[in-house]
Amino acid sequence: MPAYKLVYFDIRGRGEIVRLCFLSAGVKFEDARIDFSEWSEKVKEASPFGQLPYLEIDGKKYAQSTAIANYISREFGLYGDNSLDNLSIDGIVALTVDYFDAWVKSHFEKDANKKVELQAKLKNEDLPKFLGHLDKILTENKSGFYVRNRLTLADLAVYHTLDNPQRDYPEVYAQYPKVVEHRKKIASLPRLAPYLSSRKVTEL
Ligand SMILES: N[C@@H](CCC(=O)N[C@@H](CS)C(=O)NCC(=O)O)C(=O)O
Repeated sequence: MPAYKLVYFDIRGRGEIVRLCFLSAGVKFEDARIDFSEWSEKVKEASPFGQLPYLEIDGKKYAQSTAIANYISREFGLYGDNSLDNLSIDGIVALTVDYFDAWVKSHFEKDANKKVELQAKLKNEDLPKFLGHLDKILTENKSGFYVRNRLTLADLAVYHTLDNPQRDYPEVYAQYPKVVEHRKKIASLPRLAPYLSSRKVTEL
């Protein structure tokens, strides 16, 4: 087994999906967390694309959170059974990234008026649309998972991406009971439950 070292900030952000993949697969990895005060030009230059997260595999560095999560999923059984399953999984992951990007945009907006506008759009348009798509997939797939009848990267990506909305907009979230049930199921998986219930609480 190669030596895996994930380097990311001490937040969930774009690194958490990688952590959840490793944990779900039961694969040992070093969870290296960099404090924001340590993020310097030197550290930036040492990361493949000047950003975090990156994954070191036996000392070689690889960047981009979704590429890393895809790699771990392919290696350790969190992808689908065929290319069409994988297309469905990739589509759901891309949907989660679209929502996360909108969340980040509104969260870091400097202009106060614009921020109010973006947050209203997030709550009233982006989130209901996102949750509506998820509800439809769960209704059609019937297995209680997003793809096939077992845990895949799609389930982990959705679980992780809804962490912020379920905290920020619980009244919207609660309107999609199938999505809520699915997240409860993921949170109770034996390989994830101890980590999820004890991890540090962070804003993002
Ligand atoms: N598409 C990249 C985005 C990576 C990214 O935006 N990283 C941020 C933290 S979440 C970062 O490193 N920011 C510091 C910087 O860009 O200097 C991924 O998913 O890995």
